[in-house]
Amino acid sequence: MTTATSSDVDGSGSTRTVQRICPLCEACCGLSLTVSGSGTQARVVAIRGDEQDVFSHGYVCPKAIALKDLEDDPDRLRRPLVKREGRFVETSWDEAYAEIARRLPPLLAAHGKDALAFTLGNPNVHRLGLGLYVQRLLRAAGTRNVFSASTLDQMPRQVASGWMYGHALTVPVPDIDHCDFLLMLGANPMASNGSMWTVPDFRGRAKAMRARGGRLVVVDPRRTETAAIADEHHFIRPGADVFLLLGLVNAVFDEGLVRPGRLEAFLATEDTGVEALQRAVAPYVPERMAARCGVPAEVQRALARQLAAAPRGAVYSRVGSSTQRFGTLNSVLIDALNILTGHLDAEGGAMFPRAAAFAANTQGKPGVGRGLVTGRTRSRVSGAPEVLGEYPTSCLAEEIETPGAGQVRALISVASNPVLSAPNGARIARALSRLDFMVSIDIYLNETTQHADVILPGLSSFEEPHYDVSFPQLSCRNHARYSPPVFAPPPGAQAEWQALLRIAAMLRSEPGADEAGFDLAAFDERLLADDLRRLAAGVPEPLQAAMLDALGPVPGPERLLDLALRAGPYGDRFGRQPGGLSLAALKDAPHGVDLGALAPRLPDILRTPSGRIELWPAPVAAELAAVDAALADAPPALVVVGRRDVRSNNSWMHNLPTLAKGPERCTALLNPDDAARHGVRTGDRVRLQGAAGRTIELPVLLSDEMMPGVVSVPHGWGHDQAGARLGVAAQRPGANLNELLDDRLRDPLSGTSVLNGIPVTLSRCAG
Ligand SMILES: Nc1nc2c(c(=O)[nH]1)N[C@H]1C(S)=C(S)[C@@H](COP(=O)(O)OP(=O)(O)OC[C@H]3O[C@@H](n4cnc5c(=O)[nH]c(N)nc54)[C@H](O)[C@@H]3O)O[C@H]1N2
Ligand SMILES: Nc1nc2c(c(=O)[nH]1)N[C@H]1C(S)=C(S)[C@@H](COP(=O)(O)OP(=O)(O)OC[C@H]3O[C@@H](n4cnc5c(=O)[nH]c(N)nc54)[C@H](O)[C@@H]3O)O[C@H]1N2
Ligand code: SF4
Ligand SMILES: [Mo]
Repeated sequence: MTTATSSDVDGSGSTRTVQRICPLCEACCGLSLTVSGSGTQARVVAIRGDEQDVFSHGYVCPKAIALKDLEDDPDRLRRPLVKREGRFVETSWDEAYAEIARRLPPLLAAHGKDALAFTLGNPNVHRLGLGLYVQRLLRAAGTRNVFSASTLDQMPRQVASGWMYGHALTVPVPDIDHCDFLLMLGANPMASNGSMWTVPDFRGRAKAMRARGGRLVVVDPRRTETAAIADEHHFIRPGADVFLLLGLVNAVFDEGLVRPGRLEAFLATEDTGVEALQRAVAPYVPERMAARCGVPAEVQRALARQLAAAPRGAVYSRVGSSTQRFGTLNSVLIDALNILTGHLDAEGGAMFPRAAAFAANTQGKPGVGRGLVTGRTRSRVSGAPEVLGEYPTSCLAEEIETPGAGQVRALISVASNPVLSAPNGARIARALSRLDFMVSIDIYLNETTQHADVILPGLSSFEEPHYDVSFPQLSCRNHARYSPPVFAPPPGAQAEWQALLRIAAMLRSEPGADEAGFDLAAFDERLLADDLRRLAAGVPEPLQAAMLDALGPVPGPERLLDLALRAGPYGDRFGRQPGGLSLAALKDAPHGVDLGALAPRLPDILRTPSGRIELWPAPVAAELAAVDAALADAPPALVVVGRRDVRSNNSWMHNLPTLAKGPERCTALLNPDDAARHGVRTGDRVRLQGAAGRTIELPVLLSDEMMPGVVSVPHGWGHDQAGARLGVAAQRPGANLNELLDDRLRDPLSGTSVLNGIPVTLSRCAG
């Protein structure tokens, strides 16, 4: 174990300071931990922002402090649990693995690979070992039935990127540090700290932008914390972003504002180019869109003009615009606005980061590529197309419930809680309880994992090395940062990568994989050698052997990281690029390595079949018929939208005392006019009724920050389920927003659930 920096705070040698990237959200802030004691006595006594961090410069939010609570949480699992006669008992790792070996491979031998499903949750992108090794397990399993939080979140953005630029993680992000005009839809980075856009200290960066004379405009059915620091805020009818965006693109053409500049050379022509887009959007004049989206035509036209006139500007959208019926179309239209006004890939605009490791758009040959193909297979029951190797999470329950060949009978949940995170979680819970076998790789016994037969808990984040695989690919400035473990893991504990790899070995029928003495290190070494052969195809054999040698003998994710860094765009190329990046170089830079401001990357990042930007992909163009149909829909009287709070994190941090204290956070926000109409007052409990008559009850707060006709409720609550072990969260369980939502509604192009703009009725609870 390497320690980043050690300094005696009190001079007695008993306290040291360690740098660490926060693993909780996409801002990826650099932390500075004060650690006292050593060995098994070592403890984190203080957590602050690392002011010398090259990227986050000391910024942190209140959740970082709660990492201490997480470390100490008595409910956090430290040892495997195995269900025996309906009750969980703590076991050794060997016993837990033996249970999996005894039950899972025979089940799949009898029913086939697709009888196993996976659910993958958000922390997979926040833990190095999970993210890298879950890929190894998925490959070994070979099942089509993979479901993840992506189809409750950003899949539309990824599909748009795949079709337009050739890879799903080639995502443009606002270059906020040089931007003069930022139009933001369906995002609230003041609470979420940013998403698909790693931007620690959004507030500070937005403030600096405005101090330079820049303008921030927010479009949201709620006047959010972000709207509160913006220059302009406009309400929008939930689910109606597509109408606004079509109006904006129409206005850009109509008012002669099209100036792609140097982008012109990279744009596809004919069916997927500028003229095709112009023809397609011609009917959607702002004056026609205004009533449906709630944004007046003159505001739409003014926004189009401001964007076009800004020397450096960008349009950005997130969860609110993504989790809609037209999520993928919305993402394409956002990029179209940036492209038509010349702001894509330009300083201060929407730019493509250049990550030091793992980025597909820094690998292979630029230009013509395979691009993104979806629908290579279809889900068994609903026939939903595969997208990036997944089916929609909203198809999970039916795949378990519906008998027949290919029925899902076993499930591995990896850091995921679909019972609270997905629409109609009660149905998912019922389905999980009918499985023949379920394993959870998770740190809590919660609403989802209570249905498992075996729960395998990994190490605490402080006991593992960290490097963000995804977020440098989405960062507002290029950088590379590595965190060494703070503590050694307790004897006998297993890291998540070990558990995932062990199950992979069982599914591949590796000799001895079902026995206690299995040589995991040798298996890891073999897979690494395979990776290397793929990556270094064409490199002479002895050189490959030398590379493998250079990566060292220690198994686990750090070697994969070293390989990715050294072979990456800033890498030392195993000595051919002296001074280049390697894991060792990052270990020598505890506050990280700054790799500079975002710089233009076109045409290098393109991997589409045409070798150009597909501005108007055919499947998206075909959506306009459905848009026309939706245009005629009468908006419901009351709809529900989601909300995030800075002291919460999806469904799983409500058990931490530091965050749980204070005012009740699972509340419904309602416009006073709607409240008057329903006869409710602040503090009343209300009943919301949604799809299929399902209801939830929660306290209401009146606020004119809500658009009339819209009620806002946070997701991830509802911790009152009997089988969970969440002592603190159960005291104030809140209600589960997802009970109100309709699991049949999704964006067909990406499989993403509609999570916003669902009709509800509201009534005051008696008493
Ligand atoms: N209505 C509505 N629903 C939503 C959303 C919304 O805006 N509105 N947002 C959606 C979004 S964006 C997302 S990403 C999903 C999230 O959906 P999920 O990923 O299912 O939800 P999380 O609450 O992040 O659950 C994480 C799980 O990982 C476990 N966990 C935490 N840390 C670790 C760890 O270090 N290792 C392991 N192995 N497990 C760990 C937790 O105990 C929990 O079981 O929710 C979606 N659901
Ligand atoms: N504190 C905290 N931080 C988090 C999380 C958390 O749960 N808590 N979750 C993390 C995760 S997994 C993610 S994906 C990110 C998400 O990060 P963001 O995308 O910033 O998520 P939200 O804060 O939910 O903001 C979504 C906004 O969309 C608005 N909205 C709802 N419906 C519509 C609509 O139809 N149109 C428009 N234009 N707006 C709409 C909502 O009012 C809300 O303000 O946050 C991450 N960070
Ligand atoms: S914003 Fe908060 S939770 Fe997110 S990375 Fe920074 S400190 Fe951690
Ligand atoms: Mo998310």
